[in-house]
Amino acid sequence: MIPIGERINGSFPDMKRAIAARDKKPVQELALKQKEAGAAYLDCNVGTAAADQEAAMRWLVETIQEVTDTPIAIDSQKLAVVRAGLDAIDNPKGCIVNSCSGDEEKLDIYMPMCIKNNASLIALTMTREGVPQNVEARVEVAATIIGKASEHGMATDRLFIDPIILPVNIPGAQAQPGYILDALGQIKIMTDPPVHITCGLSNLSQGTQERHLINRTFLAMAAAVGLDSAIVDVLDTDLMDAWITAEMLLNKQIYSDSFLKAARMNM
Ligand code: THG
Repeated sequence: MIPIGERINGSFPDMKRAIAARDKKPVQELALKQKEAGAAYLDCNVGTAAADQEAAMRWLVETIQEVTDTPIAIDSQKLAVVRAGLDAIDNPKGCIVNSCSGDEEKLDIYMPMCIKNNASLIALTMTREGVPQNVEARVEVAATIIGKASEHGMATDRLFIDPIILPVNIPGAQAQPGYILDALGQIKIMTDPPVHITCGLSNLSQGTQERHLINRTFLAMAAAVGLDSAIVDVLDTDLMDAWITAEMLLNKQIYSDSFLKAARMNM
């Protein structure tokens, strides 16, 4: 499992404040807390906290790297902001570029950039036409992404596909989580070895009453059909325990009475 810690994101009030004031301490504390809780990567999103998003991204990356070598996922829809983040990355383990749409001309820019910078890529199953609302269209965009990876010589283990999860409480959207599970199963067998599959899990429960329960239930369901990464609140212990348990039940970890402890020691 590849947990990506979601908390360093300007959409959270504490991070918005810290980024705006260039206050390092809250950012560095959250970086270390998330690392401790098992984050394999730290997502880094300046949100709307700064007028100059490129400078803010550079500052965030540098601030995190001062205290930890946990690699960063540079989270921005804007190419210039991603480039600013990449410029600041100083980590032999590389980083993740999060994210790129499934439009061919975007992939033609992002994939060579990632290869050159020792970065993995999260590619979204969405195009300029928007987020597909059915299984077939999601699988089709995933096939485009995988075809482009092969064309550019990007190894499948450097590629994360994100089926885009939207809040389950949007009117008419309740069938989407099920469609995503169907699509994941198909995307997972497109290549051998398979690509990574990730998602922004907390999107699913935005605006609902039972956020934690909805998040961890879907995570366990998605893990069963091939999701092996997610951008999550790694500080949610029940969520992480459910994920570890799902992986144990999928025989990815040997059972022992102390399987939770054993998994946490390896994180
Ligand atoms: N795919 C990819 N990257 C992503 C997303 C995705 N990055 C951003 C986002 N989606 C994943 N990260 C978050 C971070 C926070 C929340 C949801 C997703 C969240 N925030 C609270 C809210 O809006 O209710 C903030 C308020 C608070 O709790 O204080 O839910 O899908 N590739």
